[in-house]
Amino acid sequence: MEAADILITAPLPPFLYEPLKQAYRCHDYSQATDKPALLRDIGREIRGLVQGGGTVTPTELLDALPALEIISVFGVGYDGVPTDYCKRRGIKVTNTPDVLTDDVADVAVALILMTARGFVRANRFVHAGEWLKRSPELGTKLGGRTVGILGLGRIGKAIAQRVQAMQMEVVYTGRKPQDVPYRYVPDLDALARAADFLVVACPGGAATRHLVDARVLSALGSDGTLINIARGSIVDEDALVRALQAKTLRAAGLDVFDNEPNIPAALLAMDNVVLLPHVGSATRETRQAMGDLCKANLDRWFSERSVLTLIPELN
Ligand code: 8YV
Repeated sequence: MEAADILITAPLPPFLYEPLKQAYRCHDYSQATDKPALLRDIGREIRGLVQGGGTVTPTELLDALPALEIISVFGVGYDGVPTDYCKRRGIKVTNTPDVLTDDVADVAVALILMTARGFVRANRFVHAGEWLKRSPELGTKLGGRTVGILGLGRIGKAIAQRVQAMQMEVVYTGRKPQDVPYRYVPDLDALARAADFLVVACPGGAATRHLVDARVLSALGSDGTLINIARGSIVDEDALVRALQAKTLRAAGLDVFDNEPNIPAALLAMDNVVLLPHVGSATRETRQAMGDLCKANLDRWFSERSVLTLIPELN
């Protein structure tokens, strides 16, 4: 069977890109200097598209790919994929859930620990030789504090298990209560009021854009900490900066941002904010597993017309 033409719209790690190139005719849209020319030359031949979790795929691009059969996302989040459009055209959309759940949950816990116990400052303190001169500052005890989880999906549940083992209370909100041993609250304001740490773990996209706004941050309050390991778009970043500046919010631990890799200068300057470069799934083991699953979805489609992980909207 002739190898299918695949459009690559995000930079991919070699352990995914190389096997893809061996199996398919890959066309690197993300690196192309003349993108319209690439689409004119090859657009009509493209049958598969590979993108990252945060990659935005405009419908205009998909219009230029009339033979497209499948979008395989290298990531769990598919908020950049126009799913209604794909449904209409019968384009399959697959992602890489499960394999990254533990790593992303670990990062949420790390951000809780770093913001509450001041480990980033403590590390700087030792490196700078300050310990020789004075005692380190005291942090905040985590046991007995409440973690509010926005979005109790696979990742949210893995976070809940971890913080429960740290003797923290878990409350959550979402579309409906689930059969879980955690307290459900019906809305985000109530969740923020109940929580010491509000952990954002829901999908990104239009439905959740700026869900965490000035009002929610004010409900979280001056003893509260915001943790975001999901998508930057869910938090109103300007409101977050204002709340931190006014000290109506205690701290923030962020792995994701609205306009990555650009981070507001005000956040970079703050000592009570821990910033990570979107490393939730960034371990060798997990990225390899994501890459394998991303390619396996394409392979399965082009050999058997089925996929391993179809997103819920298209099920
Ligand atoms: C990855 C992510 O950084 O899975 C996601 O949705 O955002 C991350 O795990 C990204 O997908 C890599 O392209």
